[in-house]
Amino acid sequence: MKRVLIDTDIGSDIDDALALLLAIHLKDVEILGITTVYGPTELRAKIARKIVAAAGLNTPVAAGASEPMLSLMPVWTAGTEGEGVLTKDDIEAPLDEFNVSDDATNLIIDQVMAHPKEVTLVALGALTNVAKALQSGPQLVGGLKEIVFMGGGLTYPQSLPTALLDGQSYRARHSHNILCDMAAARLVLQSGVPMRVVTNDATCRYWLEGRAIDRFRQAKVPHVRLVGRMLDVWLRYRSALFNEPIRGTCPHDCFAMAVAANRVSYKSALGVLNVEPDDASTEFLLKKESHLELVFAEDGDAFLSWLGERLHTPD
Ligand SMILES: [Ca+2]
Repeated sequence: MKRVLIDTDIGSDIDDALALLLAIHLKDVEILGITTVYGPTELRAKIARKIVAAAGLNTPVAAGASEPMLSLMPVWTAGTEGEGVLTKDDIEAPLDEFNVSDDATNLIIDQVMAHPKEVTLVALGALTNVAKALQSGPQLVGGLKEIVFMGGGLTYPQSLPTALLDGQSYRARHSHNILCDMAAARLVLQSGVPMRVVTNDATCRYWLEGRAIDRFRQAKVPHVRLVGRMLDVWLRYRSALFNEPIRGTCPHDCFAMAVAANRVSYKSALGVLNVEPDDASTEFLLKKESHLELVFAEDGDAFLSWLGERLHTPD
């Protein structure tokens, strides 16, 4: 059994909700807890709670940090967070009525130290909660099995070589989750915790559309229906933003979850990922001995069809 904690900015881009759905459907994954980060974290925690409850799970959920430690941009939200999943009463209800705590740091520390060296922390948003947990609980450095982080890039949006070349470094423009809190990113990347960093280079090639999307509209299972309603809200938001019909979405966080669950083959390289202080862009330096593994491509092409099925049916 793979024990995971999920730290997420669920409720904005739909990929977090899809990644949660995927984790719920993987029979060898046990979700020990969910913490929410960045902006409206209480709303995000209620969304997560409602999805796991609809799936019949009593997963602990805690709201975490709303404000980043340091970012070069104001907190971004879609403005549609909660639509399709939370009622007006849900939004107004106190957290304890929702069985949600407001202490993400302690949820992370308690669950990791209850299962030393067994827990994979899957970080799908800015790293503020993870950084704060590492500051409050330095024992996490030895206690965590690993962190799988969706963030960073190599040469995105240019094309990559199929294998990274020895002795080279690769620069990339910023990635969203690093830009959202560059200080937290730096702290976590330098913490020494074993990490797999899933880059935009690996995920931007995927586009979930067609049958995998359409099936949500016929879904009978309560938690799948809930995520399907959120998906429709996201597609309407994107269609209005770009003033054209948007019928699909990039499943970034789902790929990170598949990596965390060891359910996808990938190409990767060991090294150091630096965050530039002036613009939050990244530089990756290849290094043969490192605690950090950068995932830059799928090794094969099975992920998207596997994901399309797993979002709808447990394995
Ligand atoms: Ca996310």
